[in-house]
Amino acid sequence: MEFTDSSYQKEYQLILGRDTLIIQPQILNLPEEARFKWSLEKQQISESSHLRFVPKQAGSFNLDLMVTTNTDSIYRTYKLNINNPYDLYYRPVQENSSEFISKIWEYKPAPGQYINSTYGSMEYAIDLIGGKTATLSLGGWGGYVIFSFDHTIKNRENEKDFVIYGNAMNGLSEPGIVQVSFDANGNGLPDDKWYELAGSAHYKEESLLDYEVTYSNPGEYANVPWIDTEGVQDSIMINTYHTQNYYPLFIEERNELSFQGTRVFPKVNLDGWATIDALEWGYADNYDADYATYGGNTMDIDWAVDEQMNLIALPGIDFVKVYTGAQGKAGSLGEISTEIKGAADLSMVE
Ligand SMILES: [Ca+2]
Ligand SMILES: [Ca+2]
Ligand SMILES: [Ca+2]
Ligand SMILES: [Ca+2]
Repeated sequence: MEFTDSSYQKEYQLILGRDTLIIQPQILNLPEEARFKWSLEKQQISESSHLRFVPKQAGSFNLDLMVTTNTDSIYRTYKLNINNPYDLYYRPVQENSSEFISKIWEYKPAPGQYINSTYGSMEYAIDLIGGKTATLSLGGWGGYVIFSFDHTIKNRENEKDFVIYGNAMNGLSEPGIVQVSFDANGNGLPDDKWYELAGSAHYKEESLLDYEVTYSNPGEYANVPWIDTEGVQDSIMINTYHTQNYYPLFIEERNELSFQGTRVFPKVNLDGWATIDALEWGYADNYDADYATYGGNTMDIDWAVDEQMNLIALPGIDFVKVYTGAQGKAGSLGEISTEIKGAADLSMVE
């Protein structure tokens, strides 16, 4: 019994939370009864002939492989350098850093009365950069915008970390759900894992955590039909104030558009002037108890959860996604659609 290749890769550079190590040693004259033992710092981690290892902590570790039969044994050692992506890719605040949004990555609204018109085009999305006085509508449920800052937003201990400015008022809340992501592969692009900030309504029974809606382009100024994963069929209704096609015409999907995410249910009151009550905390464009203080909603990165609603500790984030979290008709107000006016790093605002 011997290793097929006399030389082999002895050292591996891995990134925690991103990389899985796979080693498949080739062995000549391998007897059936051969036993494999992989050890990390002398602790056995696998008995498989092919190692598949997900790093759990950063640091430098010795990995050993011992293959034994009743009469023979062969042995190899490896060095694993497991890097914390935050040590490699965290972008601290610099002297010339801006507190505001520095880049818009994507704007994909759901249909709505402002879409393809004032507050609902790529031009208005770009206007969010560098301030808090623009207005961008995200359309009906699921429509979103993705943006970033010129530095990593730090998760400050026991403090809120960033603010999203909206146009909410007392009785006019249109909650937007926020997701965050760290540039864990260091390529500068928002292609890393997203975590949702679970606000108060995420813990309510009526909320739908694994929800999807598909909208169809009516091809003209007409109600925009949608169907959801609950089997409900309804429409984004046109009104007489906005007479363009409400389906976004500047995106790739020409005929049909689907969104996935969480749906929350703010209370809509249709007696007299339509009003929409605020959710308690954790949403954009939502007139919660702190809204008036900042003219927006303050967010804590500590609210981040994974798909199973487990809280995830993130030291900081690079990318933010905001999507309309509710779906509904609010009388003369039209569809519920989240608006945002900008965002800022709270550590630079206070
Ligand atoms: Ca925090
Ligand atoms: Ca990335
Ligand atoms: Ca709106
Ligand atoms: Ca609004």
